[in-house]
Amino acid sequence: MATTRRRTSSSRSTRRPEAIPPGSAHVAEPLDLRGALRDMTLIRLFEQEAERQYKRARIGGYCHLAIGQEAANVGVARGLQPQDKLLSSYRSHGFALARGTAPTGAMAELFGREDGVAVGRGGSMHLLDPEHGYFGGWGIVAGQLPIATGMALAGVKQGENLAVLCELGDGAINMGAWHESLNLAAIWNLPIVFAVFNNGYGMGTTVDQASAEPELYKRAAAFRMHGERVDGQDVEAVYEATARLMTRAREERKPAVLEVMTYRLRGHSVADAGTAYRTKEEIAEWADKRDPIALVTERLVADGITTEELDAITAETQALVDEAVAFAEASPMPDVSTLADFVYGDPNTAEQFSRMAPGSPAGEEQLLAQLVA
Ligand SMILES: Cc1ncc(C[n+]2csc(CCOP(=O)(O)OP(=O)(O)O)c2C)c(N)n1
Ligand SMILES: [Mg+2]
Repeated sequence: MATTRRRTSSSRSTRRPEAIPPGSAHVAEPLDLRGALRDMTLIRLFEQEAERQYKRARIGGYCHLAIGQEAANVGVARGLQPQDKLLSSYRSHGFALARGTAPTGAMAELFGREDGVAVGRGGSMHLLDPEHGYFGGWGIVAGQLPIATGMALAGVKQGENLAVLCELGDGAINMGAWHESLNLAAIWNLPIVFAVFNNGYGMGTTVDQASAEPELYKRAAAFRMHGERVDGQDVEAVYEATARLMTRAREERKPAVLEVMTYRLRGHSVADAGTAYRTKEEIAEWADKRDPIALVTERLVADGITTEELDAITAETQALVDEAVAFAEASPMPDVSTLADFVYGDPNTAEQFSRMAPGSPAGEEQLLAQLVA
C-alpha cells in the first residue's frame, strides 16, 4: 500500500511552526518574565561564545548548542521547585545555566579545566551541578531515563517531597529505555515528568521518519499516562505546563509526558552546518517568526519595558560570559596523575570491593541486612 506520510531520507524537510492552543488550568504563580528573558539571553550569549571558542579549538570533543530552544530550557527550569531534580540529554548548557549553575564553572567545564563543574571530566555534554538540582548532562541517547526514574523512586522511598523532570530529545523516544522507564514510572506511580524536546530532528532524521506515531505526547497513552503538547517557543506556556505537571507529580504521584515543540537554529553539533537535511527557508522562518527571545521581548515591550532596561540585561549577561571565558582560560588543565579519579563513586574503592559478596556486585547482602534489621 502506498503511503505519503513518510519522507525518504534524501528529501529535505519543510518543518513549519505549529499553532498550539494554550494550556488549560493555570495553577502556577505568574512567570517573572524579565528574569526569564535574562536567563534566555545569558544562555544565547553563552552558547554563541561557546561556538566561537569551539572554532578556536579551545573546546574539545563534542559541543551541542540549544540556540533557538532557550524558552524550552528556561520554562522547564523555572517550573521546578528548588528541591526538584532535573536531568537532560547532552544538549546541557541551557539547563545548567537556567537552574543557576555559575557560567564560570560551566565554561571551564567546556574547556576541560579543573574548575569546571565536572572537574573537567565531562565537557559540554556532561555538565553537572547537584547543588542546583541539575544531575546532568547525559551523552548516551535515552541513558538518563532509567537514572531519572530511579531518582524518582529514591525520592519516594526516602519520603522526600520532590519530583524529577527528565528531558529527552525526540530521537530518544524509540529506545528501549523509554519503554522500560515509562512503564515503571506508571506502575509505581512515580513523581516524574518526561519532557520530550521535539525539535523536529534527531541529527538529520525527521521525527516522522523515525516515529510511527509522530505526535509524541500521544505515546504516553501506551502507559496510561497523561500526555500533552506545549509551544516550546513560548516561555510562559512551557513554565505553566511544567509547574502544573510537576505539582501534580509531587502531590499526587502522577507521572506525565510533556512534549515541548521547539527548534534548534544551529546544526546538531557545532561540527554540523545543519543545512543538509532541512531548507534554509525553514531555518529562516523559525529565526524570523519564532525566535523565543524575540517573542518574549515583544511581550515585555508591550508591558512597558524600556530600551535601557533591555540593554542592561544584555550588558549584564555579556559581562558574565566574558568573565566565564577569562575564568576558564585561567583554570588549569587537570593533572594527568588524576586521570583515574572519580571513576568509582566511593573514593575508597578497596573498601567498596571488600563488601562485595559473590554474585552481588555492590554489596547488596549488607544493604539487605540493614533493611530487614
Ligand atoms: C545510544 C546512542 N545511540 C546513538 C547516539 C548518537 N547520537 C547522538 S545524538 C543523536 C540524536 C538524538 O536526537 P534527539 O534525541 O532528537 O536530540 P537532539 O539532538 O535533537 O537534541 C544520536 C543518534 C548516542 N549518543 N547514543
Ligand atoms: Mg531532536
